[in-house]
Amino acid sequence: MGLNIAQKIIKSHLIKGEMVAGTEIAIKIDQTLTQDSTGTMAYLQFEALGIEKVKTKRSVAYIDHNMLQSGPENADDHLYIQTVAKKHGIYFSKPGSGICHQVNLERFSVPGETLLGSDSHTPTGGGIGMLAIGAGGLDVAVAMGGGEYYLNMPSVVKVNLNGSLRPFVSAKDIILEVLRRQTVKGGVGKVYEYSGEGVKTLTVPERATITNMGAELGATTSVFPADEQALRFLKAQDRESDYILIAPDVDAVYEEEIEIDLSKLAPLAACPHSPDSVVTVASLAGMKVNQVAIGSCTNSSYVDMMKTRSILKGNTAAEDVSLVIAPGSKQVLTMLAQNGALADLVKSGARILECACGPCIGMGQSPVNEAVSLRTFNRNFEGRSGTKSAKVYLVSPEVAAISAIKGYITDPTILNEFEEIKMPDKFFINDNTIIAPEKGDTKDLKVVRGPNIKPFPMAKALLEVVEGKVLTIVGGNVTTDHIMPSNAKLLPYRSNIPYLANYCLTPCDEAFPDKAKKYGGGFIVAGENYGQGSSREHAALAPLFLGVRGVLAKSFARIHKANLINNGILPLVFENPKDYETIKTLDDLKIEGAISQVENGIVTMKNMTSGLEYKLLLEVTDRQKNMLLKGGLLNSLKK
Ligand code: MIC
Ligand code: SF4
Repeated sequence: MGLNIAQKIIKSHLIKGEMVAGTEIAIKIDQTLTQDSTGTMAYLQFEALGIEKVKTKRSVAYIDHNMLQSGPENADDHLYIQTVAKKHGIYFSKPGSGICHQVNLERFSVPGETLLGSDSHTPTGGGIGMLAIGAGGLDVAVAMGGGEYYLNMPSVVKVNLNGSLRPFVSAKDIILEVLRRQTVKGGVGKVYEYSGEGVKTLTVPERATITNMGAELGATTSVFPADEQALRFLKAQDRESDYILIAPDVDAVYEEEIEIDLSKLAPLAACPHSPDSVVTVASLAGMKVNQVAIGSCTNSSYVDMMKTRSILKGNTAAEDVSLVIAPGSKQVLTMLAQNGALADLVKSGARILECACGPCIGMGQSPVNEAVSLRTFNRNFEGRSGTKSAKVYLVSPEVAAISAIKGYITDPTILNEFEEIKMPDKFFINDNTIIAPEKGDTKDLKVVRGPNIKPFPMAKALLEVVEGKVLTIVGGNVTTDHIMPSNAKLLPYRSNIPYLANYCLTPCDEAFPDKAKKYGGGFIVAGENYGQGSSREHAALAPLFLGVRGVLAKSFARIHKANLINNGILPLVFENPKDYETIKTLDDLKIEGAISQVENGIVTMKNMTSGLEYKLLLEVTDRQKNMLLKGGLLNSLKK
């Protein structure tokens, strides 16, 4: 039986387990990446492992998220990351080099290799045929130390692309169509593998838009073949020697298949507040727009910026529209400056932001109250923009640009003149802001730690009796942005869990941190897909700090579930989802004989207040049970 691409890369990196979908496997990691908002914690954890030099082929530390320096905290964390990187053999991408996923694709992506990143959009690398996976910082720390990465063998979905895109319809519309069909929880446990004639028509940066936003499906990752287009991209990046052909066997087998006719796609938009609330742009046409933001790791490539410029050139953003543009990398920005496109963007009234995540993570540019904000980003969760009442629509650069000029949502296919933008044959290459690691003995190099770095909490071994109150009950699809909000005011405290914990789950329940402190911790009760979205381990570390012992949910998102286990918090799934309805806030819950129950994988929990009993499934592997018994990954490694 032939293998698909995902299976081929997994097979060549397989360390433990068998390639049977749903069972645990361990793979070797070739490359890692971190960014600054998860990196500080990941490197503190790496230091706790006591390993001198990273054991990967390449590890890169990016600075791209915590870029506003309105106090010394972020700059202190950047310096910590820079010095810890130097000491341990890690490349350091200085602030200003660009967004981790964009820069990694440009300068370090290698088809057929594995990449583990402490950011959920690491699958961007799938655009060139890498197996690129997002994970919590601790898993990335272990991979840097040479440890294998554990995951459930995914089932593989073949996404057959036929035909080619019409003018003004773009890669963003392809992934929005996949999201419309598959939903934000449809991809859990799956890899989306793209194939078909339509694939050939898409350049690597376009493919990367699709694999990037595949994260919103909850998928393990997404992957494209490494073909002529991959070779073209690598040649243009002066890295032809990194090319290898990656293609599925002709008789490759897939667990699921979906078909998309590219020629039938229309410009699409994801409506507030979920990336899968997808409708046609035509159906929203005429809605007044207050803000347009173009950029983010999804849509900030050179071609995206040139498409934007082609529409904005000679025009001015509408009077009531705030237009902001953030090119994805120094490479992109330099090229726009060199060819004059930057002048056209500036002339149109755009506010040019530095090459960073910026508004995507609420690092500035929060829109006015009640705003309609059109963004080329990948997430539109409520409040993520920094303005709770804002309504964020996710769209392509083409839709964003034309709507910025008109002042209302506009379908770009009404435009008559279409300028075809081609990927250049040569990108501008200058890696002078990516510092290569120090060679030789670095034992005496000093790591600089700012006063904002506080020790991270460690879980304790499981007790025989696990009890506590229900601290809060939340609904379905709760995101890690709800569990551990991120914005310009909170991001500077990513290395200070005691401070961050005061904001834990507050978008859902203002009183949560106070209740957790008052009752000495307890349990969280949740609906489906709890913890969707980011990889931030802080969404497990803050609850751990507050004494949360378990989360009872209808189902969990992949990365968050792994982060809970890594930090010794029980992820319990209702055997009967109706039990969710019977629980009330502040009910007293109790698990007796917890150790043997965890070993068995089925937990009986008593509701001491109502007298009811719940059966909860612990859908974890033996390795994960061991972590839960010992009090998390670091404790289990120590022993
Ligand atoms: C995001 O897009 O939510 C982030 C910010 O990039 C996160 C990482 C973080 O919380 O630092 C992610 O996607 O993993
Ligand atoms: Fe940065 Fe936004 Fe991409 Fe996250 S999704 S890495 S915040 S640009």
